[in-house]
Amino acid sequence: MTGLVTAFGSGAMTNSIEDISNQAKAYFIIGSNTTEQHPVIGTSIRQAVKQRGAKLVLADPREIPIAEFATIHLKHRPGSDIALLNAMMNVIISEDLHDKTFIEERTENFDELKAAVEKYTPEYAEEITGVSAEEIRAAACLLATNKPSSLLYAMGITQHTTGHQNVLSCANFQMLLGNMGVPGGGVNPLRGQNNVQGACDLGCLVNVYPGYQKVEEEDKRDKFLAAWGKTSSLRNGLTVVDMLNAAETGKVKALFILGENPMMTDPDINHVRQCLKSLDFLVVQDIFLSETAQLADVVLPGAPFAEKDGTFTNTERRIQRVRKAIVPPGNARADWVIIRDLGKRLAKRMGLEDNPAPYAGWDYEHPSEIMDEITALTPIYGGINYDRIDDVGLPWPCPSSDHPGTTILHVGKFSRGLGKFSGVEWMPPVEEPDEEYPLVLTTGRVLYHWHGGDMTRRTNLELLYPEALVEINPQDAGSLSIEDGEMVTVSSRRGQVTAKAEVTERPLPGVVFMTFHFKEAAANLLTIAALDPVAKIPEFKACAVRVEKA
Ligand SMILES: Nc1nc2c(c(=O)[nH]1)N[C@H]1C(S)=C(S)[C@@H](COP(=O)(O)OP(=O)(O)OC[C@H]3O[C@@H](n4cnc5c(=O)[nH]c(N)nc54)[C@H](O)[C@@H]3O)O[C@H]1N2
Ligand SMILES: Nc1nc2c(c(=O)[nH]1)N[C@H]1C(S)=C(S)[C@@H](COP(=O)(O)OP(=O)(O)OC[C@H]3O[C@@H](n4cnc5c(=O)[nH]c(N)nc54)[C@H](O)[C@@H]3O)O[C@H]1N2
Ligand SMILES: [Mo]
Repeated sequence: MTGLVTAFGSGAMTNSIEDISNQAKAYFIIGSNTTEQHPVIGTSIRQAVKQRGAKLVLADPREIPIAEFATIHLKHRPGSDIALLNAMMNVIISEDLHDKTFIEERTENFDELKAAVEKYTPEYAEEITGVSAEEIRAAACLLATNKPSSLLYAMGITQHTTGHQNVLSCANFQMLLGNMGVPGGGVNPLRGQNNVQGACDLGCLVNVYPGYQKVEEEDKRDKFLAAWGKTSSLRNGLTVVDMLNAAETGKVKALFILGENPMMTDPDINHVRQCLKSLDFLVVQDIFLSETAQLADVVLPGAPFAEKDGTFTNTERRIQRVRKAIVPPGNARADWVIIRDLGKRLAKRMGLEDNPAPYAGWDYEHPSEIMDEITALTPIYGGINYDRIDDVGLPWPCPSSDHPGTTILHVGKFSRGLGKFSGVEWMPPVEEPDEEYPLVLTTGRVLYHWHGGDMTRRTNLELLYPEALVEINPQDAGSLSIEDGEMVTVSSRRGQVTAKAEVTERPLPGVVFMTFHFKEAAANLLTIAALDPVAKIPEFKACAVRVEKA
C-alpha cells in the first residue's frame, strides 16, 4: 500500500528529519495532519516557523492544528490536489520562477509537464479547488522565493483513486523548483506505522523481494531461489483489497493475517466480513482478539514491541534496534518466533530441510541472524549489522560495512538517472456527492487514538477522546437543523453509522470528517473500496454520504 515509487525511483522520505527541521526556508505540507499524526516532526516545523521565521504553506481541507502556524492555508476541496498543484506550477512557470539549471541538468520531459499545466490557470483551478486564484498565486510565489523548501505529504495525498498521480504531481513540483538532493528540500512521505518503512523495504509488497528487487526480473528471482531453495513464481501477488475480493470468489481459500485488523481498517467493512467468511481457513496473528481475530479459525498470540528484540526502520529510512523490556505473558511469542516455527514445519513438508540453499532451513536463534541474511541479500541494507546499530541506527542506502548510511537521497543524481516530469491530469474522486448523498465524507485520525482503536481504546486515552464524532460545518448543520452534540446518522451506499455531531468550522462546508477509531460507529462501514489502479490504495479520503438527525 505504501510503496509508491516516484518520478525519481523511490517511495521513501528523500531527506532526514534533521535537515528538514533545521535547513528548510519553507515548508509545503499537503495532506498531512502533522501535529496530531507525526508529533515529533510537527513540533520541529512549529519551532522552525516560530524561532527562525520559516514559511509554511498548508494545503488541507480541514482547519487542522498546524494551520495556526501557516503563512498561507489553502483550504481546498478533498480530491482536488492535482488541480491545485498544476495551477501552482502554472504560476511558477509563467512568472519564470522555475529552476532552469536544475531542470536542464537533472531532469527530462519538462515539455510534457509544461503542456499539461498550461490549462490549469489559477482561475480554472479556483473552480475545482474552491481556493481563490489570488491565494494560489501567493502560495506558489512564496514557495518559489523561499528555497530550499521541503514538501511533506501523508495520507491526504495517497488515499485517493488518483493517489499515484498525486505523488507524481508532488515530485513535479519539487523538481520544478530544484528542491531535490539538497538539505532542507525533498519530497517527504511521512510514514505512518513504526515499521511500515521496514516492512516495505523487506518485501511486504506484492511485486518485490527485499530491497525493492523486482519479482519479475529473472536474475533477482534466481538470486532468491539460490538463497532460499524455493520462491514464488515469476508473478506479482495480490494486494490486500484484491485478496479479499479473490476470497469472495473462491480464488483465495486461506488467509494468514498478521498485525492487521481489516474488519476495522479496510474500506467497506460489510463487504470485508462477507469476504472473510467465504474463506475455508483464516489464521490471525495479533496481540489482542481484534474484530478480525474474532472471525479466525486459529488465533496465534503475538508479542508487541516491548516484548521482543529486533529492528524497526523509521520514517527517515533509519534502521534502529528495539529491545525486549518485558517477558511476553502466557503463550504469546515474538512474531518472528512464530513465523520461524511455521517456516520450519513448512520447509520439512516441502522437502527443503536438506536443501543446500543457505537459508532454506529457517534456523534462526536470534533476530540478528535474520539481519545477517537480509544484509547478504539486500544491497540497500548491505552494511547493516546489530553491532553497527547498537547505539544509533543507520539510514539506508547503506551498501557496505564501512558506509555511513545516506541521509539525503538523490544528491547529484536520481536513482533512475534523470528525474522524470510527467504531465498529470486532475480527475474527481470516484463517488461524487449527488442529491441522495450530498456531502463528501473524508476520514482520518485524531491525536488520541490509533487506527481501529484495538490498542489505544484499552488505555486512559479513552478518557480524553471517548467517542466517535462527526465533524460538520455550521452551514451544513444549520440547513439540516443539527445541533452540536446531537446524535446523527451518517449513511452511504454501503452502510450506516450513528454518532455524535460536532458542529465546527474545522471541515469545509459540504465536507464531513470522521475517524475510523471507533467500532460503535465504524467509518469504514461507509467508505468505498475504490482503488488507485497503480498503487492499489483505497480512496479513504472521499466518498458521498448523507447526514440526518438520528
Ligand atoms: N495519533 C495517531 N498518529 C498516527 C496514526 C494514528 O492512528 N494515530 N496513524 C499513523 C499512520 S499508519 C499514518 S498512515 C499516519 C497518517 O497521517 P496523516 O495522513 O497526517 O493523517 P490523516 O488523518 O489520515 O489525514 C491527513 C490529512 O489529510 C487531510 N485530507 C483529507 N482529504 C484530503 C485531500 O483530498 N487532499 C489533501 N491535501 N488533504 C486531505 C485531512 O484533513 C488530514 O489533515 O499517521 C500515523 N500517526
Ligand atoms: N477510513 C479510513 N481507513 C483507513 C485509513 C484512513 O485514513 N481512513 N488509513 C489506513 C492506513 S494508512 C493504515 S496504516 C491502516 C491501519 O490498519 P491496521 O494495520 O489494520 O490497524 P492497526 O490498528 O494499526 O493494527 C492492526 C492490528 O495489529 C495488532 N498489533 C499491534 N502490534 C502488534 C505486534 O507486534 N504483533 C502482532 N502480531 N500484532 C500487532 C493490533 O492489535 C491490531 O489488531 O488503516 C487504513 N484504514
Ligand atoms: Mo498508515
